[in-house]
Amino acid sequence: MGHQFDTFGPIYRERIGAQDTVNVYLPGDSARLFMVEGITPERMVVRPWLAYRHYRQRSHGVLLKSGEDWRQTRLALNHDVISPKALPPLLPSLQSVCNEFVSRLHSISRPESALPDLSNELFKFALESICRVLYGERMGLLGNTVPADSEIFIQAITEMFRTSVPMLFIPPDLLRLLSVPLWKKHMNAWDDIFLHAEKHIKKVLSARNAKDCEAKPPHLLENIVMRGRLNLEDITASATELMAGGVDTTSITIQWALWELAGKPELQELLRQEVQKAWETLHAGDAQGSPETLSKLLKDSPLVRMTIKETLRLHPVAVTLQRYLAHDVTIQGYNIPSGTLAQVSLWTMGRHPDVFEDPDVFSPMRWLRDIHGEASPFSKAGIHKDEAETTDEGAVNWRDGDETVKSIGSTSPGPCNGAAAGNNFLALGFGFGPRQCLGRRIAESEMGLLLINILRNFRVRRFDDTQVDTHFELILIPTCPIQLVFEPI
Ligand code: HEM
Ligand code: 2DC
Repeated sequence: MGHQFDTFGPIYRERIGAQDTVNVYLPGDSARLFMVEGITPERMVVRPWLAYRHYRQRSHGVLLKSGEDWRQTRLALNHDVISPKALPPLLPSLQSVCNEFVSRLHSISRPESALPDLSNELFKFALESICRVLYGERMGLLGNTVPADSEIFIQAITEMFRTSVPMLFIPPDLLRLLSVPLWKKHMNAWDDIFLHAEKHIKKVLSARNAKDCEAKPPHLLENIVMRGRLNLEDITASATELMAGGVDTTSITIQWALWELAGKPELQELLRQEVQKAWETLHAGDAQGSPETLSKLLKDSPLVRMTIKETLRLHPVAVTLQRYLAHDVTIQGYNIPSGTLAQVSLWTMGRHPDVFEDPDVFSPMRWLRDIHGEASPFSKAGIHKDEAETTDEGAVNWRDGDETVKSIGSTSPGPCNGAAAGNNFLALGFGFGPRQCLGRRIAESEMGLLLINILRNFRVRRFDDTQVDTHFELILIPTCPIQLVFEPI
């Protein structure tokens, strides 16, 4: 896409297979695109994912639903998963997983040598985190022996993403008829994902029915069932998607964040100071933390949040965002009819000198600059200062999601779904508007808490000067293992 933008300028149209797309990367153009996403925004469907559900007669969760059906499910889930009130009660669970992870790092890190298989350690951390939050269950993934079914689940997700790629533009029916090994691998991967997830969901639900009094920490599945807005089938489908969506995404982003911080020891030290100071808000003896102290810990660590934002600028999980336009729109002088599939290239935007100054430099501070009245990173994008920094970082609140919850409740298409106000369209790693990432708040808190815990306990260094590139395996991932040394402090 970068090459096409170089050749054709900031907007081009392209046909791949049967798919016709209009592609942009400038923030102002993204703003126009999202203005016409409608009230039930639709993404490009990942065809093999849809084909699997069809073939196995499995229901769609929030990820694959569309239209009014999607809206109703999403509204029901928003309350418990992404509303500002939903997160604090879950923070102690996330923090307890961080504690276990830090203990594990202490036991497996060796001075002067790279941590073996950091990627897998973080997959286990992420799965343990999402399961604790979803089911209130301890999976025991951070001990020395990992349950075999969880190991299979983790591998299945990576395999499912990887095998999706060659099938993106081939009609899945064709592949199925030919019964090529690729399609079989893809089916097996999804089968493993569903079997494992359904096993847990059934277990948690039946323990509930049996009035099992075992005291469990607050968890999403319980809250969603209690809310009573979704039937069992819908709950199971969406819970499966949350469980599968919560592993590679956060773990790979944390890997990149650590990689970047390891390359910038001074910045890392600055973060450590901020984190140490914020940690003091936890009372002595309250190492687990209460919902309030943990919320405050995250609130008092703006540099950590900006680090996550900066990490997603250079290392987005999703290479593009896509929407089928619900209304006609004019972008860069071109009239684009409703129904067109339009894409924002997150990769291009994050690294383009027309959008960000010194785009290759990892600099979390750039997200602050505007507040201090220095050169604005937005000026190049032609976005006014007032529009620019009413977003989360300055206010120290994690606000974008609040607007989502409000805007999705409205039934009128209205300009921008009410969410464009205060958004500068520069931090789009989790998408935008009512269809943005449902796991966003969980992901932000989970990654924030882990970074805080790691920085307090370890100095992180790069093991050698190997260059790491990025590879498209449906999500963007590092091309080679990330080798880091964890030095206890
Ligand atoms: C959707 C990114 C973590 C579950 C998305 C989308 C993006 C994204 C770009 C598409 C949004 C759009 O079209 O506007 C990320 C990133 C993550 C992350 C960067 C972490 C660094 C998670 C986690 C979960 C999750 C932890 C589950 C707990 C979902 C679901 C959707 C989604 C269910 C579909 C929502 C819908 O269609 O209504 N994510 N994600 N994601 N994500 Fe995430
Ligand atoms: C992949 O051209 C490239 O968050 C395609 O947690 C366009 C496309 C469409 C949808 C995107 C996908 C890309 C990347 C992975 C995303 C997905 C929507 C949700 C999914 C961004 C950019 C992801 C990783 C979800 C996955 C949940 C699943 C495992 C149950």
